[in-house]
Amino acid sequence: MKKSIAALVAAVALCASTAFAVPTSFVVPNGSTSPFDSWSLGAANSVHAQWEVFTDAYSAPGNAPDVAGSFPAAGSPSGANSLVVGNTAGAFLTGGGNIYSFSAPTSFTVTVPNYNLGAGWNSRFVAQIQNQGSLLDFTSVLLSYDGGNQLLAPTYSDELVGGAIPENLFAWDLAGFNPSTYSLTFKASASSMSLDAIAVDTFTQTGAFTPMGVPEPATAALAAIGLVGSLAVRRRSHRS
Ligand SMILES: [Ca+2]
Ligand SMILES: [Ca+2]
Repeated sequence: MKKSIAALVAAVALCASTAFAVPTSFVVPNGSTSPFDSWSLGAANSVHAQWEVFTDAYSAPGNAPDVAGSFPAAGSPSGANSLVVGNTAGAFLTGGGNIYSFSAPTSFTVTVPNYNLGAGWNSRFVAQIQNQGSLLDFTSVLLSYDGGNQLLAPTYSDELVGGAIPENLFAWDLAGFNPSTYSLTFKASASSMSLDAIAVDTFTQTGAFTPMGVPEPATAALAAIGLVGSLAVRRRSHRS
């Protein structure tokens, strides 16, 4: 009984603390910063969608993007919206519109309609996730496409912000293919994770992408003389 009261107090405290958190370090496609060096927000053959306040904690109908600036404006090339769907019965919305459960690790599916250009197109998919409480299960962050069960681990990941409200970026490169629909899945490492915000960006082109996680030449030169060594350690540590 004491334990459940303590859990409830912790849950109430977490709910209160989540009310006004917004992402501080999500990267917007800008045509220069990896993994967005090939496109900017609103470019042809790109999709951008972001969620900060959820309205449906479990199953259908799910959550359409609530942050202004989705591209294409209809939400996807087909006009169907990208959707975040909670898969955990008993999960609920906090006062600030986060999805939370103190009884189970929550899991989520994000569907993102795409351009269906097929073979000959290289595609990049980027997801940025902000959460509170328990950590994400990093090994659970997987990408499938076209209704298949590929379950691809990220090509690249980066901790954008650590601490109590971490923000993490995950990215995938699909060589020589552009699907009609992506499906991103992820789950919490334990109960009491609060899902705070998600951004998804996709782009496809016939040309090759710059490999992710490769320092710019100027940065590499500085790293060679030790000035940004600590930054390099921070960027590598996420995959261990
Ligand atoms: Ca529902
Ligand atoms: Ca939120």
